[in-house]
Amino acid sequence: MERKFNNIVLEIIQGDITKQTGCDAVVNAANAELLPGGGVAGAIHRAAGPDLVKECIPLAPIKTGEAVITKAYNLPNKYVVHCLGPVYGKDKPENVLLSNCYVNALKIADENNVESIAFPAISTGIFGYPIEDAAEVSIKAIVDTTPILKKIKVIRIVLFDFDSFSIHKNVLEKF
Ligand code: AR6
Repeated sequence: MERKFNNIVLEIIQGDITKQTGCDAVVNAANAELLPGGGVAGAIHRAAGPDLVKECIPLAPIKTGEAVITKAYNLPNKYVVHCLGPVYGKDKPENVLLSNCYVNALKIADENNVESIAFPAISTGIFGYPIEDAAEVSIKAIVDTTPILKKIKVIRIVLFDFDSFSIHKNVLEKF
């Protein structure tokens, strides 16, 4: 499903973040060291190839809520925006830190002339953020940031499984 905010399309789809052909940038749910890990980070580094980690190492460590941008190498995109989400129950306040990820990722992408960007559900896997709460925080952060974006025209949230997709769809329908 999709909605428009300030002439920017926000789409919610079920899919794989490494297969977002047609998106200028994809977002990585990274670790502070910007190394390959499990989940999204593992999948992105596997698909991008070993040059991605070489570009990442001098940019690390990053702080919770921060975003940095690299090239995307063998991914079907121009850029990867790496964000460190909060570990639920540890990094506080979780909602502010998670929101910062989305805002900072959109800002750095926009500054790099990105017109389309795809996000996974940051922090909702290994970092344990409850999916319903994360959907509320992420969609609000994205919608609230749309007025300041100059280049971005399409923002996509990519959910791996159907339940996560349905939850995000229900939250977006309320906006
Ligand atoms: N495409 C889209 N979504 C995915 C994919 C994929 N290929 N794979 C998993 N997800 P996670 P986090 C979903 O754990 O919670 C890493 O090891 C997944 O179902 O990747 O921010 C890093 O190195 C979940 O809903 O990210 C960090 O140490 C969401 O993406 C740590 O995990 C995020 O899951 C980051 O944890």
